[in-house]
Amino acid sequence: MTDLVAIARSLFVSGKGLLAADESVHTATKRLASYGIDTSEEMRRQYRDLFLSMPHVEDYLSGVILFEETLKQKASDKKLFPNSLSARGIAPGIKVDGGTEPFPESSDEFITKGLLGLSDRLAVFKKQGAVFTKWRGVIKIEGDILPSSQAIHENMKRLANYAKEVQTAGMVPILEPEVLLQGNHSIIRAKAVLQETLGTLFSVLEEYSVDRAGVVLKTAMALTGSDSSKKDTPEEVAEATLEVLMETVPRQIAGIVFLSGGQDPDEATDNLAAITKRAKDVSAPWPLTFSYARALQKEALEVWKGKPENIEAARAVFLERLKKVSAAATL
Ligand code: 5MM
Repeated sequence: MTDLVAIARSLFVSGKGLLAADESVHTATKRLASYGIDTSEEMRRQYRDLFLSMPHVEDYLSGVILFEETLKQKASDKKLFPNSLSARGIAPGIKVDGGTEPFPESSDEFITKGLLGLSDRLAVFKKQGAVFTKWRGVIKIEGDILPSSQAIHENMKRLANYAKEVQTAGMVPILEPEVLLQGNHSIIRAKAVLQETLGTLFSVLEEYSVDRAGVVLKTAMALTGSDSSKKDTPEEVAEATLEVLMETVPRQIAGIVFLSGGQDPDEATDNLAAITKRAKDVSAPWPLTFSYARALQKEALEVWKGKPENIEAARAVFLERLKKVSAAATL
């Protein structure tokens, strides 16, 4: 087994998953402001520290996806965050995409940027202790019109380029083609779009000779759009999601992690539990776990409010959610 494959597989330890703590400065600012928290660099450090320095977090997390600013900041133990995480057996990863830009061929769609200068940035991130990376492409559903096949294809091509560069640099790529939850589409439409997206991704990866055994897929679940009044049952979500994954994802990949995508924490937990069960029923060939940002952080941020006196209570809430999500990912 190559080192890369071993690192990729090490993210899948029973009962553990990933915390996505890789909000860009722009997203972190919006997130903190929405809870009335000051948006300075120091408050972003405290925001990361709230989660990453919580006692016992290593019992539930195999890895954390960080944003580049956090690589240079220190945790409460006075170690740089990547070193602090590694010392506790948690693999530090880094988001390397540069966010989205409008797609010139289809004015309502977006394409992810960040390939320019990527290999130089990867060398720096590796020195700073990151062992895996993540790149997110966004796919928007709008009726039967969007996404366009061109936007899907361009986003998947960039993901494949990214994956190739990252493997060449000796790090593990997490590929996140996020089919957005926003919209009033049906679960059937979400399923079809997920199918086209993942089908395109894995055929483009083959064209670029990406080593499939050394990649991790980060995907959305197949869900009815968040603007619709219809609510899917966890069993419907699990059935639709697994059907797509079984048809499109090669058995060789290291594993699949799920994003929460704006689902509320209970929904994201219950849907994951149903997916875990369904995966067993259909003998899915890959390990599965979580890589949540909002669904893990939301309740703790509501309690924390940026105040030192609330840290303990906020961490208690975070630990509770982490335990539930970890149980949902466990057979
Ligand atoms: C979809 O977002 C990813 C997973 O988070 P959720 O579980 O909340 O859906 C997340 O890793 C995302 O890629 C980062 O938060 C970075 O987002 P921005 O918008 O700052 O690039």
